[in-house]
Amino acid sequence: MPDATTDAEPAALLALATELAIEAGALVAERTAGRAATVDTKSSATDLVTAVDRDVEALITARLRAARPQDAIVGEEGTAHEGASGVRWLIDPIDGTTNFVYGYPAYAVSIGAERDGEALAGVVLDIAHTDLYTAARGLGAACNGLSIAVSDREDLASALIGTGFGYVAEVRRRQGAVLAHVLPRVRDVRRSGSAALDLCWLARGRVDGYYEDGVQAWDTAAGELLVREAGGRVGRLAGVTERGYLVASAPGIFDAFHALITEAEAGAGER
Ligand code: LIP
Repeated sequence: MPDATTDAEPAALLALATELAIEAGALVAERTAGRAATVDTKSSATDLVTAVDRDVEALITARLRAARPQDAIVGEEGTAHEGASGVRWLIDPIDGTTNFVYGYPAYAVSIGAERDGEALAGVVLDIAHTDLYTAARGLGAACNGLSIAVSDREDLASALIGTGFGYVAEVRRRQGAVLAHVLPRVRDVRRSGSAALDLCWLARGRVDGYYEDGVQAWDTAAGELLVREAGGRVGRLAGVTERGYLVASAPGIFDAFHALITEAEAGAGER
């Protein structure tokens, strides 16, 4: 009988992550009406955080500590627990906080689990649409229990691309220059405001590719596994910035897409 507090089977981690995401999603939904009353800022005056973000992270963390006391936990709102099991949880209590504050329907709870750096399970709950995205290593990706797959796009010029922007002005200036290079070379560009959902929507074929400079592990841990398990490819732009720089897409356009973002960055001038 495996020990439920240390079992690192992807399916067991996924079951726990799913349970936690549903409980967290219910708390977000319950607190939605009062969300604007408790808004604070983080990395810049436009980077928002609410009491709901903090309370949801505290809820998920408390549940994880009770269920699996030996695991490490890292959360967007400051949670940082060391662990001895090799399993680490990456939590974004509300990815898309600006959307949440405005009532723009693209915000999600994101919970990923990895062991020794290898992604094992990921859950993203799209709260406004009540879509539950799940993936476990080697077991595929699903939305509401139904298997999902990335698109079969093979031509970058006809690809729909998602991206996102940071909250710091000088980073955004550069992101604007990169976007100006990309936009005339693809079908069109979308910006949802939630990296976790961008990756889920890539995993189910709603966009063909996604890139972003400046994502954090808690934004994308679950979504990256979803893309991989849905048949997509995920890479990084190496040596361009110390910030996380994600490039992910359907397999048929990945090499050309990665090359385009590399070229766009090279043309965006000195960092
Ligand atoms: C946000 C992302 C968004 C990205 C922002 C930010 P938050 O997360 O999901 O897509 O462009 O840089 O990281 O702050 O709403 O959890």
